[in-house]
Amino acid sequence: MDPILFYGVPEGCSFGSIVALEWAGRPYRLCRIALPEMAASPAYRRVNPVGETPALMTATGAIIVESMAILNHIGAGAIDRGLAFPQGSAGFDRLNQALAFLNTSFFNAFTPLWHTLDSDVGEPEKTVLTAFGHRMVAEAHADLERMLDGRDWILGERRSLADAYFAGIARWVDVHDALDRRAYPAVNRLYERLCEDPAVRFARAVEHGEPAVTTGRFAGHVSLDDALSPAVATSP
Ligand SMILES: N[C@@H](CCC(=O)N[C@@H](CS)C(=O)NCC(=O)O)C(=O)O
Repeated sequence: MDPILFYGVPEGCSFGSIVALEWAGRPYRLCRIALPEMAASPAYRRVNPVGETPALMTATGAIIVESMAILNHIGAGAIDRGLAFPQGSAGFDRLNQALAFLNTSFFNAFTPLWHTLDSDVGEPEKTVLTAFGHRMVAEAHADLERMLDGRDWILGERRSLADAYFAGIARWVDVHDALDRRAYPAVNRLYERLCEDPAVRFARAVEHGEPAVTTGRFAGHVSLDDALSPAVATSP
């Protein structure tokens, strides 16, 4: 069966895994999970007991959760495309290091800002969290700017799955109006280049429920019920 990516909407960090699947060029399906309601449902907790997206049901029916694990799984099938590297190689270590930075420092910089959207956060907490979040997001961007060192892609000359993941979480700057990305020229160039990428456009259209043209081998959506049903799991 085709692997199924369970992706969260709106503005989820699963976005990068959709881009990665498109770039990898292997068949896959998608299952849309509305956050937070569906993610907290008993049905989805059968997929991921902690109720987070993304999750990937592999071709054998195994479930993988956590973006880094999912991206490394996709990467193992995309080494011939230059998107990832064999474990044990210097390339693998560099990619893993970049993914870890993005999945911890960069991702978590936005946590205070997401928290301000919770309805039970009043003043003065909101002002403090917003200021703290803006400072953390600025620091994460300054760090990434230094890492890029003027290069076009996070690992250098060519794109990798780190860029795919970045495409999803970098959007949060605009969601929270956290900073002016143009203050970080290399980060800004990378983001703008990614916004023009056909796979990124596809992922954005999918998220917004608009007509989406795959550049890879997207084989359609499945419902959560169908994804969990062995009958569909064995369909072509
Ligand atoms: N460590 C996880 C974090 C995943 C995560 O935080 N996912 C968010 C969406 S970006 C989520 O599903 N939140 C549940 C909710 O909003 O109800 C990963 O990197 O995959």
